[in-house]
Amino acid sequence: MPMTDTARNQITIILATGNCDKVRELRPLLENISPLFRVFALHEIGTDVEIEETEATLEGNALLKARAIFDLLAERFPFMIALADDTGLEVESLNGAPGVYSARYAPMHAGESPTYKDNVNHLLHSMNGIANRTARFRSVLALKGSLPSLQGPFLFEETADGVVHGSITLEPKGDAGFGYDPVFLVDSTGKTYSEMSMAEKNALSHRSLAVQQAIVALKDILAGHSIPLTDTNASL
Ligand code: ITT
Repeated sequence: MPMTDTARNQITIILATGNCDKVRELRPLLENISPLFRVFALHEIGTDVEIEETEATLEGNALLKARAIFDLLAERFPFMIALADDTGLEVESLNGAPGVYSARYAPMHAGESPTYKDNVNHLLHSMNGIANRTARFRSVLALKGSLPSLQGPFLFEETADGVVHGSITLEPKGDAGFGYDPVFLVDSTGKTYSEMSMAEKNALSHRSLAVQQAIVALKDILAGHSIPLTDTNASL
C-alpha cells in the first residue's frame, strides 16, 4: 500500500490507538477536514500492539504512543503520519483525578483492566456527597511523521490539545458515546456527551478541538516544506 500518493498529494495517517471508539470519532474528524487524508486504524493494516503508558502526563503518553507506532511502521510505510490521542477526565474536587489514569481508574485485581462501566461507577462512588462537580475533558494529540517534499523527505513531531469544560452528573445519562461520556455534562449544551449524536459530540468535543489545533500546526509544517496541495476540494 503506498503511503503517500504524491500525484494527488494524499497524506496517510495511521491512528496510533487500540481504542476503537477513538478511531470511530477521529476518522470522520480527520476525513472531513481534507479529502487528502487517508486514515487507517492499526487493525486495518494488520498491526496489533499495545503500548504501555508509562509517562506522567497526557502529552508524554501521546508522544510515547505516536513515536512507538511511527518507529514500528516507518520501514514498512516510509511516508506517513502516526497520530496518537491521550485523553483524561480531570475533576476539580478530586485534584485533577482520574486525569492521566482515566483508563485505569477503578481498582481491579492484578492483571485485570477496568471496563468503562467500572470506571464510571468508581468515579460516581468517589464523588458521593461532593457538591463541587466541576470537571474538564482534555485530549492531547501527538503526530510523528515522515513526508516527501520537493527538498527531500523530512521528519516532524507536533502536539496539540483540546479542552471542554463541564461537570459530573449524579448518575449516567444517555446511551451514545463511550468511556465517561454518560456522566460528563458539557457546560455549553446542558447535555452529557452520551445525550449527543457522534456528529454533535464531534462538533464541540475535546478531541475535535485538539484535531483542529493539530491541523493548523500540520498546515504550517507542510507550507514550510513547500508541499503542493493541489486537490481543489481540500480545505487544508
Ligand atoms: P489508547 O491509549 O490505545 O489510545 P485508551 O483507551 O487507553 O486507548 P486513553 O488512555 O487516552 O486511551 O484513555 C483514557 C480513558 O478515558 C479511555 O479509556 C476512556 O475511558 C476515557 N475517554 C477517552 N476519551 C473519551 C471521550 O471522548 N469520552 C469519554 N471518555 C473518554
